[in-house]
Amino acid sequence: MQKTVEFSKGATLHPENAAWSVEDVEALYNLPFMELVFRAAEAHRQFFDPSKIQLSTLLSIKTGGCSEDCGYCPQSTHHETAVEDQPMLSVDEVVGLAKQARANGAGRFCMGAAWRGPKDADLEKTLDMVRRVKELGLETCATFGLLRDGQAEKLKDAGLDYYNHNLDTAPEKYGDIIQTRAYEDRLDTLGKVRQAGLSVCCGGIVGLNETRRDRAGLIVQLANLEPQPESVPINNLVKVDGTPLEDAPDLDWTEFVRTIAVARLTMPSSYVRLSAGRRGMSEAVQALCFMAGANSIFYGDKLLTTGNPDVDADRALMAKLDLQTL
Ligand code: SAM
Ligand code: DTB
Ligand code: SF4
Repeated sequence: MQKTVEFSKGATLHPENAAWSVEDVEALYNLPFMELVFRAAEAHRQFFDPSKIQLSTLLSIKTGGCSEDCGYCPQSTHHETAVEDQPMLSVDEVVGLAKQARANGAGRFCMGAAWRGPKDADLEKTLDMVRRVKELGLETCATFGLLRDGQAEKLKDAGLDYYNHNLDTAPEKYGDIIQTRAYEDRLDTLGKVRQAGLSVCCGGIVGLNETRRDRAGLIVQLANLEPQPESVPINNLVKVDGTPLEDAPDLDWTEFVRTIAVARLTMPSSYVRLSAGRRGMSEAVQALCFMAGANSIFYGDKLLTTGNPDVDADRALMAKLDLQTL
């Protein structure tokens, strides 16, 4: 415990090549709230200008009808939700929406699909989307699920910058949330993504009725990836009617802020994204998340199938907090 708290004074003090343990990360979570936020704010300043945030816009290019059974997700065929299935959008539709995102000030455009993983024929169709979005001068990101050999390389060749693939929760908790795949499957795809030379966007969800130890277990998995993910989305569960987690108890806002701070301290040079769930957060809580080291958001009126603060509200919040777009 003592050793851990010493490390936590600045994540740069963490000995090189030493893996984070769940106990190390729990010790960070257990710091007095103000001390934790202060240390995270300090670590943030070692690697970033804290007045700048990165803006990513999401688009669901293929919605619903997913064969996976993720307990949080409204797009799974295993749950009865109000999401209407939608086949893959055309390349022109995607490019039109990417242009809109660019005009609104987004720097990255993230295309998501409700697949366990892409079939080769589906992947081919997405390559044109990636090429054309990249030509607009936007950074490109895709989240298509599990990848097979060769698929990450094709995405890279088409101009993809980032691949988003979340670990979502602790390995011990995974089986309570998802039965149709294993943690190892996710780690395997993350390896393929790295191998292909893509940047990694990898994070998780809190509010799944998990314990603090589970949250620490997720952070350990993320922080021990080598190299660490360039981008770490921290999602607060958006509870959707019809999903097994529709009635999950709310996570206290302080615990969400602690999670952001712990992500910042353990992954000091990564972008930490305050991701899904912002619609349920006050501006003051969001401001505290930025103080605790969040420096990226999903920007645009919609996430994949659920709502997000509208662009005008986010612009007003950024102006109030003197935050500029990266
Ligand atoms: N099907 C692909 C996959 O699972 O990797 C890509 C899309 S999937 C919707 C991407 C991520 O969205 C999930 O890993 C999860 O972290 C997040 N997500 C899904 N439903 C959510 C919800 N209700 N609240 C918060 N995050 C959610
Ligand atoms: C991530 O970590 N969160 C995003 C994105 N990566 C793909 C998705 C959030 C989805 C929220 C529920 C929905 O809109 O369907
Ligand atoms: Fe499918 Fe992804 Fe939703 Fe899981 S999170 S059900 S893999 S779309």
